[in-house]
This record gives sequence, C-alpha cells and structure tokens, in this order.
Amino acid sequence: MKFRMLAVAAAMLLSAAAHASSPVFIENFDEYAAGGLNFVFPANTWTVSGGTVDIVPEGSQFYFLPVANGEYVDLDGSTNAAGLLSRTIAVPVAGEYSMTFELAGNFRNGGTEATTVTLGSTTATFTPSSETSTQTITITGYSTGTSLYIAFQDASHDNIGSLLDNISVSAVPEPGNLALMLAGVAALGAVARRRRG
Ligand SMILES: [Ca+2]
Ligand SMILES: [Ca+2]
Ligand SMILES: [Ca+2]
Repeated sequence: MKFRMLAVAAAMLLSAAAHASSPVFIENFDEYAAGGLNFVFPANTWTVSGGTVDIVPEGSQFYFLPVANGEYVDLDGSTNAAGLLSRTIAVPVAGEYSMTFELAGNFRNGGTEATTVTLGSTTATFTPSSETSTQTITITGYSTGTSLYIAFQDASHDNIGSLLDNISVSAVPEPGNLALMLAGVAALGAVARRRRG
C-alpha cells in the first residue's frame, strides 16, 4: 500500500516535470487560410508595422514547402517594404523561454534573405539561402515578468521573403527545480526498494 502511494507521488512529480516544458504558445497561421497579400491580422493577435507580410499557402509557387503545413507567412509582403511581425504573449512566470519555429528561404530566385528574430531579451539573425526548404530553428530568451515579446523581420524589401511557420514557445525548466524533482523521484525509488527488500 505504501509502495503504491510512493509510486503515485513519483508519477505526479514526473508529470510536473514534463508539464514544465509543454508549450505556452503555438502558432501555425492556418486559421488565416482566407488570408492573402499584405495581410491584416485580427485585433489582439499579430501586429505588422513599418511594412507588410503575406499569408501564403503551400503548393503552387510554394511547391517546395512540406505538404500539410497549411498556411505560411511570407515575411516580405507585397509593398516593397518587409513589415515587422510581432506580438506579446502572456507567460505563467518570469524566466527563460525557448521558441522553436520553421523558416524557409524564398525559393523564388529572390536571393539570400536575412531574417531577424526576437524572443524577449534575445535577438538573432538567420540567413536562409533562397533554396533552403523549411529548417527548424530554436532560440532562447528571458521574459519581462509575465509577458514575452516575439518578433520577426526580413531585411530585404523586394516582396520575396523568408517563409515562417509552426512557432512554439515553452518554458525552459530551471535546472535547480528539475534537479530537485529528479532527486525527489530517486529518493522515493530508493525508499520503495528498501521497503520491498
Ligand atoms: Ca501553417
Ligand atoms: Ca511577398
Ligand atoms: Ca528577398
């Protein structure tokens, strides 16, 4: 009976550890399927400033994109001015977060793109060549309190931009907390073994 309770406690601790890394935000842009060129996002979602971005579907001239990924964002819209695509998301606690996203080159003879990405305290620039199909990129950054700023900006202004999809943001588990949880599980296991032995 004691052992069963210990096993349940251990399972709860492991579940808490796993939960710490589940996404706090995801975006695949598929809900904007009726989008198009120079897309204007609904209120309280993404903001585009200083230019434009397009919502584009896989297929057609975007034949090189993985099927079933639905809609993408072309970070260089159709006004010869690539817009800053940004939003602020709510996060449960202040701390370090990681953001994973897919980025493809323009694949339309537009030359190499430079795409600058911001996550909270971190800004990094990626330069997929024109012929780069979707690559998965991860960056980490710190939130300011319980809000976290996300942004994407292409440097080129020729209407042919990097293609963005499948954004996912997760908390980075504090090493201290994770170590404590694992130590707790190990201790419970040791107690359980001793009782059985
Ligand atoms: Ca998509
Ligand atoms: Ca475009
Ligand atoms: Ca370009």
